[in-house]
Amino acid sequence: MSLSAKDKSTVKAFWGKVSGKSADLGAEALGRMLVVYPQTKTYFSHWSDLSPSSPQVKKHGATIMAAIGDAIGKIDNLTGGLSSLSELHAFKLRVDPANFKILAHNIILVCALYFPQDFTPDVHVSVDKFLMNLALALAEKYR
Ligand code: HNI
Repeated sequence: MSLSAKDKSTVKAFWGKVSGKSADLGAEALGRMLVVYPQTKTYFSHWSDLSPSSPQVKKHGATIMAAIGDAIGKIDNLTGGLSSLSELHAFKLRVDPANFKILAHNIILVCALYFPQDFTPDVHVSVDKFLMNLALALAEKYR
């Protein structure tokens, strides 16, 4: 499902509101993913602490959200823009791409938790479509 011009502008406007909190959102989303979907913990077994309050979880949550912010800047060409990140996850990290959707679900959840007023159903639709396109772009190098 490709992103319409309206989806793109909606995602950009919402991100403009939340980007100041993006490190907190990322930490909460990653922390929840590791608790609620414990199969995702296997990829982070080299970390000393996988609990939501872990400094490693907080730091990596911020990294992921920064990468998502960066991807919004490449929203017209996600496949090209994310190709090196896709390569990293496919060949080096060997992350099952099903996990991209699991993380996306957690990101949606924290958007609603932290920004209940701004995260209207319309925004929800566009952010969901964006994250599904991002997951698809990240999965590109797997085949
Ligand atoms: Ni992901 C590292 C972005 C989903 C497992 N990941 C990164 C880095 C970025 C990144 C950026 C740092 C790259 C570098 O060091 O050059 N990851 C993203 C994005 C998504 C995503 C944008 C989806 C929205 N990654 C996932 C998922 C998993 C995952 C779903 C596993 C469940 N990523 C990793 C692992 C690392 C990683 C593991 C290395 C972490 C480390 O510190 O060792």
